[in-house]
Amino acid sequence: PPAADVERTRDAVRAALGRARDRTRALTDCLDDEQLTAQHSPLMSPLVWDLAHIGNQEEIWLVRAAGDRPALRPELDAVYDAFRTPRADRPALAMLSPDEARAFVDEVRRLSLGILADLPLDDEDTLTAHGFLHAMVAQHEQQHDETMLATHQLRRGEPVLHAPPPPGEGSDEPLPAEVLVLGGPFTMGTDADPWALDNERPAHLVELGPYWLDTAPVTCGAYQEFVDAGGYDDPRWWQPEGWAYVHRAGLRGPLFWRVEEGRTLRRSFGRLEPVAQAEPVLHVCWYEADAYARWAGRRLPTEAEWEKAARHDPASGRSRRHPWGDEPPRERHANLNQRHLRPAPAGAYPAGAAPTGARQLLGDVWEWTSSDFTAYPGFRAHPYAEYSEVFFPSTGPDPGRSDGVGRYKVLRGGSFGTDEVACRATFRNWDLPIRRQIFAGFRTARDPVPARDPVPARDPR
Ligand code: AVJ
Ligand code: FE
Repeated sequence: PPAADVERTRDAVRAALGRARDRTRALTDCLDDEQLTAQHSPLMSPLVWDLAHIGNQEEIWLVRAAGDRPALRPELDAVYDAFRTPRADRPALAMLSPDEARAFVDEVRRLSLGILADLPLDDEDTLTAHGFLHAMVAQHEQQHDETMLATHQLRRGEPVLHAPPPPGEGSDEPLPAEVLVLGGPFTMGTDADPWALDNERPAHLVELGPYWLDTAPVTCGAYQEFVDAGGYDDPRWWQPEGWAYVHRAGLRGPLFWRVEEGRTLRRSFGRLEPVAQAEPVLHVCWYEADAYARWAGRRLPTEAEWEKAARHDPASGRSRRHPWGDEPPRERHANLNQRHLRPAPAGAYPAGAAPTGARQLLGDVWEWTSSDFTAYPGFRAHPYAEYSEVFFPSTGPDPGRSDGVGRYKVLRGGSFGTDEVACRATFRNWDLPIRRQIFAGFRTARDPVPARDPVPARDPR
């Protein structure tokens, strides 16, 4: 690649690493040592574990692998190995103190920026082998920052995070409730995106029939109707494991909702407020999303349906990087980067709409899909099997293990707490179908009804 491109790549990666570190600092410097070492939920690590784990992974992949330098703190590998110790057991680990963790991540960063400055990124091989590691590490830190943001949401006590509210609804005219995606093939996944992680690869053609998709994510108001209609008491809407789980756990609505004197309130980063009816519903598990869809006479979209709606440009037949095109996310496109601490109302961000008119596919809330997290045909683990491969059903842990009810389900699109480096229309997230602490909502889909929806069965091109 030309020298100017090489320097642009280097600058982009350096900026991404810097932005991730600013955010990590902001999420940890706002709490005292007691709060940083406490476990706010058995679902989460102490925040100081995430902090030093970020540094340990950066040391492994940038200092040792990309830089080929000797290990700085090899004795920390065991403490910060996510697979060795489940989150619930991490408080018992001999962790670095907050100040030791800060000094460690600073030292690693000093080394990794030096390595980045010297990387010969001018041939394709170095670029893909080593430049990729820096891009991966920046995404890794941002993913943990979003996890730390979820820990902040679970934490009790006075609010410490603040942000302005997101923009309102995009227009005065009501949007159509759903959009039609015509049948036909589209390119799913990518070979070319330098930021794409192993599970987004390779690009492959997928043929889909036509389907209708919600224009925007399902709102709190719509979800409240499901709750009020006795949705949690009617087994007809639930998968059998979901019904069993909801009853065992005593769920009556989304996590962080509570009913007080007939009013439904929600806790949001330490503030109690009325549930915002127009906002996408947040903190529901896959079983709740699936049950709502069945109650509404609909279904969750498959992962392929979500991605086609978010990328396929019927005019050119190409798959784009983002719903609005290949341009990077700007403030007008999507609610990302923790600029706000909540989703924007359904229908916001008209500039970020996909060709079909679907809105808010990126940002606001992660969207549950009906699909299990599996490998694309031709998948190759890169650079390590523990990023994706161990979570696939054929290679992963027994789907029936201790906490696990079912396999990992795919979420798409990113939330208000996702950074743009870890968000694109090919990006795949996954979690167990019982998880609700992540910033997850959903939208629904349906098949066309031949008599009522006289639509062309295929994309006419
Ligand atoms: C992609 C969000 C499911 O947090 O388990 C962080 C990201 N992988 N460190 C996770 C990840 C290793 C991963 N998710
Ligand atoms: Fe990690």
